[in-house]
Amino acid sequence: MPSALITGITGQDGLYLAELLVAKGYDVHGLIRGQNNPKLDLVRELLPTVTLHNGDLTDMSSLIRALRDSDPDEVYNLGAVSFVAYSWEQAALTTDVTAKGVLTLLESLRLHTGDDPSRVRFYQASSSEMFGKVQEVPQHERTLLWPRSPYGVAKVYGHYMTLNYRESYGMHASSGILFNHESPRRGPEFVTRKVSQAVARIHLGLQEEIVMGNLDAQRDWGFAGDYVEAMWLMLQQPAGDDYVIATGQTHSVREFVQAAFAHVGIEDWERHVRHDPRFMRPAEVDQLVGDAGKAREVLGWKPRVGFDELVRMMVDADIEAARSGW
Ligand code: NDP
Ligand code: GDR
Repeated sequence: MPSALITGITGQDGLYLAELLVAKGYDVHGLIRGQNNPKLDLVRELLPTVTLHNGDLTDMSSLIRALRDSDPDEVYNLGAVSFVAYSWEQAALTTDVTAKGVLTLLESLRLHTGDDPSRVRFYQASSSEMFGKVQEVPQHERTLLWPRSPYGVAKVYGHYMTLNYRESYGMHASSGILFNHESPRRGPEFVTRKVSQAVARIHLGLQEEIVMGNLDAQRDWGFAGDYVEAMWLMLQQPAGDDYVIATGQTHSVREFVQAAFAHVGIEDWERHVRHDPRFMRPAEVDQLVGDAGKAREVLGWKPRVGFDELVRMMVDADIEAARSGW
């Protein structure tokens, strides 16, 4: 039975990936941090067979212990301070976790694997935020990186460290450059979930308006359930590599808001949306759209869920949640 260790198992992707690996017959292990982590109950409820290990990406001995105790064939590094807006407020913490945490995990893995560095396959959660300031459209694996936030800079560091450990030590290490992917499990601080929750509550008469930042930003939004399959596929290849994972379609935040309101029959959506500069960022990533041609050819991966279905899925799930008294 193959085994896998997932950091960030309490996050959106961690839950989907763990479910996928359990369904494939893996012995799944997850790194859990913090005392009284409120997300632990959900992990235990959804994934009763998963073994949990206490640890933190900033604490090397906890990582070495988790690797020793889980003895994985595959390691998926999904743990990060992942909210871009927050990364300006806690830039040093973001760097410690999202950048240096990757190095700490790679070094722990190198110690763990000893003479046989490719024995454990490694996945790094790289991000389209690394592209930052638009250089070319669509963005692909060789597009110049020009990050526009402490988060984006931290991800560039983790990305190149992963590539360097692959080239320096022969590790089977892959970076998935994933574009935005969403789901009903998306954290409520991210724009799609913020909108789907608010639209559900407005539809049910529980709320009047939603307060938003920049509606002009464009993102390539896919479904998280599709994207974790790409992570797994990368680690099934003969060697590590970098892959863009995206739908190839881009939509503005305004279009997402409009589509979410339209789904509940509200056409005059602007009546419910108020702008607040508080939600604007010191620097914005204006347009992301990915070219996943390499993933399609090498991994045989393609997204199943499109934009309209994603919007409907998220709004419907939040209507259901609001009705059942969330
Ligand atoms: P989430 O924000 O939902 O989850 C982040 C996870 O990281 C949580 O489980 C969190 O644990 C964990 N974490 C935070 N700090 C630490 C730490 N110091 N040590 C160990 N774990 C920690 O993110 P997603 O699931 O959306 O994303 C997964 C990964 O993919 C992240 O690295 C993200 O940056 C990256 N990514 C995401 C994209 C997306 O669109 N979703 C696109 C591209 C990349 P806790 O419960 O303890 O807070
Ligand atoms: P992003 O996701 O920064 O792309 O990072 P987010 O959903 O936070 O923002 C997307 C765009 O929406 C604009 N926006 C708002 N965003 C939020 N959160 N709240 C608002 O009220 C709001 N109004 C407008 C933002 O300015 C931005 O342009 C996500 C994260 O999952 C990262 O971890 C991941 O690496 C990237 O996606 C790819």
